[in-house]
Amino acid sequence: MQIRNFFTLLLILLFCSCEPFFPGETDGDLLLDGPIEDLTLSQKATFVAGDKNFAEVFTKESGLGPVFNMPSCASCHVGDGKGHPATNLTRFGRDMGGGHFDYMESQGGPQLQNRSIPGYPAETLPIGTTGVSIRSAPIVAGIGFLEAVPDSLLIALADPDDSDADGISGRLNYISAPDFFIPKPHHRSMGGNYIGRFGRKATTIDLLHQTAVAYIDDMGITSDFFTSDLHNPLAGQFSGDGVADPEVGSAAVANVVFYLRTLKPPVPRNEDNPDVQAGKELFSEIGCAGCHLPQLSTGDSDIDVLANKTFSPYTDLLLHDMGDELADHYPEGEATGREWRTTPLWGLGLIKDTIGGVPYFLHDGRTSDLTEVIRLHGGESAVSSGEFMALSDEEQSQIIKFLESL
Ligand code: HEC
Ligand code: HEC
Ligand SMILES: [Ca+2]
Ligand SMILES: [Ca+2]
Ligand SMILES: [Ca+2]
Repeated sequence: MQIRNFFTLLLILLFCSCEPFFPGETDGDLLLDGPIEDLTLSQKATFVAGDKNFAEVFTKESGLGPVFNMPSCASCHVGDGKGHPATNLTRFGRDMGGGHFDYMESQGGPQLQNRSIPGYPAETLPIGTTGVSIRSAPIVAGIGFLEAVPDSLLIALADPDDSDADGISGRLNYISAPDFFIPKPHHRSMGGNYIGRFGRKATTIDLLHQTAVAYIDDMGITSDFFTSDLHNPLAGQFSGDGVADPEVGSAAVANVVFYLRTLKPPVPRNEDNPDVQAGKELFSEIGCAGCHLPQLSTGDSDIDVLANKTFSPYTDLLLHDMGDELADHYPEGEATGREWRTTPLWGLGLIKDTIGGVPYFLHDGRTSDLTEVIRLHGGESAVSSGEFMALSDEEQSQIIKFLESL
């Protein structure tokens, strides 16, 4: 895409993010991008600063690229909801057999930076890839609560060998920590690796890790955490993008992390509607809640309002084999090419409002149809998917209404 076209797209997306739920509707509950209530004044100020940093559109002059995917966090995580397929990013690699996967780093892997600053070539998919994974940006609202869930709870929830024989296992992705990672008291390590919980295959350990990776991999912005610029290795000798590194300061990165941590969880709606209530019960009865856990709890936190809270994200943060139709044949860490981390369902009914009225579901945003999403659930979720399909039309629509109330 021409640099000009995508800035136009960006403007459209930003415009859409301002559009209210219903014409005239201004209820803050319908927006995803507000702060948790009861922040202190200084916390609110940091939230506002982080909001600005999250929305900052980088340019060639401020260090964008030379190769990148999009120029701001908010251009993919529009209104803190889900991404539009136009901003999807691609990872690629090659299965070498014998359990070895080549991330093709000498050819620009693992991530395809498909845009570039003027005068420099963007990356293209090399030949010989066997695993190509298309990723749409997940919702980030409420994500500070997910970060504050203690590792011990995730370890307790994991059931890698399905010892309770309900057909659902749930695994952890132990990740080698970046050198800047500072473990919190709740973090548990195994063989020096820590539990991943962010990203669609749970590959980053905390929100700083995720944010630092996003700056460099998604925008080509160097920081104190990743100090070397990206480049397109197939474009020959690279002598820098002309902007001194680091291109973003540590204060901005810290503000963004604080902003993410203090985004309020999406507020459910229509909870008293009888169909929504019936749908909620059916959701548990047919086993959806086996992975999309209705409740999780946080442990200690240096942010008071996050500490020891129960909340309703509808995820277990674990990896599950989701079957052939959802497989991307792209392993990451211990996650296989068939595994995905359970997507939180909170905000499901609100995300369409941030991207122009149509939501896009699943890791690659391939469908806007919730019934299709459930039909595509295979592997460990095949049983509950089958049970959904066997329900009456009325019961199915009750589950959909429940999902849309989240
Ligand atoms: C090109 C689009 C794009 C840009 C730009 C981008 N992201 Fe993301 N973001 C994604 C995608 C796609 C994922 C899922 C990544 C994966 O599966 O590993 C993601 C994941 C995340 C997550 C974890 C969500 C979860 O549920 O696990 C957070 C937090 C996040 N991004 C924050 C940021 C921040 C902060 C920035 C800017 C510094 C940023 N992103 C820039 C597309 C983007
Ligand atoms: C074995 C665990 C498991 C079970 C059981 C399960 N899901 Fe999922 N669900 C997932 C995972 C993992 C994903 C992400 C799949 C992907 O993106 O490819 C997902 C994705 C979704 C999404 C898409 C969310 C989004 O924003 O993209 C919806 C909606 C959903 N599930 C609803 C349900 C319903 C309804 C049921 C019961 C019929 C159910 N799930 C049963 C694990 C499960
Ligand atoms: Ca740069
Ligand atoms: Ca690349
Ligand atoms: Ca630079």
